Amino acid sequence: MSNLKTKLHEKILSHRQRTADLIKNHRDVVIDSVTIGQCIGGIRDVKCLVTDISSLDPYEGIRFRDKTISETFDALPHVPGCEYPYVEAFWYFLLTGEVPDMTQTLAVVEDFDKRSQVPCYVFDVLRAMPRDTHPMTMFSAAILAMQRESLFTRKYFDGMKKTDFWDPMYEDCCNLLAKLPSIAAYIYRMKYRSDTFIPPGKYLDIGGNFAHMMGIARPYDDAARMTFILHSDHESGNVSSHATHLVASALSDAYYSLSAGINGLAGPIHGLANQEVLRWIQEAFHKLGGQVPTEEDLREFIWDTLNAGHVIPGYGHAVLRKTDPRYIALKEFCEKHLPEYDLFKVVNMIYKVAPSVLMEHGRAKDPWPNLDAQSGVIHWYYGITEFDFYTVLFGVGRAIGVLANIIWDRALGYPIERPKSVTTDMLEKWAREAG
Ligand code: AMX
Repeated sequence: MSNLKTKLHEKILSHRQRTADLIKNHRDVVIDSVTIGQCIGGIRDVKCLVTDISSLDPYEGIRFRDKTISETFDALPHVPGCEYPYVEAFWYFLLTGEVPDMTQTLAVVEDFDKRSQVPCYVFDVLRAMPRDTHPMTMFSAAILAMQRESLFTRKYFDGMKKTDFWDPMYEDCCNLLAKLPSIAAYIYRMKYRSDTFIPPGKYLDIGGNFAHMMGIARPYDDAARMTFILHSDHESGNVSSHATHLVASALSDAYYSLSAGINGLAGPIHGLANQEVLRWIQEAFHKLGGQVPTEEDLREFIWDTLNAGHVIPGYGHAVLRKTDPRYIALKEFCEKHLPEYDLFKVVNMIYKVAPSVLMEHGRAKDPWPNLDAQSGVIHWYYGITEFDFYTVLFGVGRAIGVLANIIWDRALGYPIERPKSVTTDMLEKWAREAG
């Protein structure tokens, strides 16, 4: 067993006691009640999911295992000579809640290296798809195509005990995660770089290897590490995390579950918003005959978008009620690496103008930017101008969080998810009874 797996097993054994105690001794403790508005309105704020991997406060933003973004970046071992930590160290941290030392981190890097080879048939599947297929469709199909590799499914039908479920789930999740950067880079180079695949490098971490396979020089490796970590987890209620968890709750394996989560991420008001931000900015440039917009131009363009009944991509959030700290972390990278870049200046100008317009418009509860408003400009700067690829980058990152979560779902034996629906007649009856 690898050091990470041994550590995880210890954690699982002690955590199971806590969950069992809550179910046995405190199952009837009331923690919330549901309103008709929540029932119809997307189950906002209803506390009915458990995760210890990240938590989200509307004003503070995300914490990974109780650490803020900067605490996480500072605590984890860094790739020598680089500004951002190993993604592999972050995976260890998300799974166990413990910060690994360099030896433990390098053991995960080596383990992932061994698991990283993508089966040839995955490339055949991708190549059989029409080249103008959206990269998210390709990414999801590649993940699903590998389902035949699932150890969990094989062991389940061999009659494995429930308390052992986490083990092959861990194996599947590590096998899957180790392959995702190669699959993403393959899709990119096949679609947009004349089908010139760059094989993985030797002894590289996930971020370094991804930059290498994309054919983009340093510091894009650091941009990749930062991107994957920042996009990993945002507690469990968002569409991609929830979809992955929901499908996994039927004891579907990691391949089925992650593919479902990626399909959710591909929605334009969830992960696809990062491509929409760049599309929308390009539209603004186009409308102004290619000129960099002024604040007044932008204000008018934002109003035009709202008046046409469309959303301002990259702004608003279902939980957050202030600027997303992931946006700030990405902005800090831009301030260091591309401070004079025109597109970055436009993104900053949108930040100056859009919140006041959204407040005046009066619909969005959160007029502030989320991470999608800031992520695309970084990839554009390093030469990835094909913005329909951006959500795949989000997807590689999101996989880290959701896969860590479904290993724990299995470890704690969470049941199949099955909320109760009601009819409109019932809601109307309860509304009448309430006066
Ligand atoms: N532009 C215009 N209108 C917006 C808006 C925006 N950026 N954000 C919210 N609104 C509107 C909603 O569409 C809704 O309109 P309605 O009353 O006509 O139905 C109203 O404001 C109230 O919405 P809300 O309660 O503030 O937000 P929500 O929880 O329903 O939705 C979100 C949250 C993110 C889907 C929404 O803010 C949005 O569509 N933003 C733009 C797309 C985006 O950036 N998505 C990425 C979010 C982060 C992520 O998942 N990657």
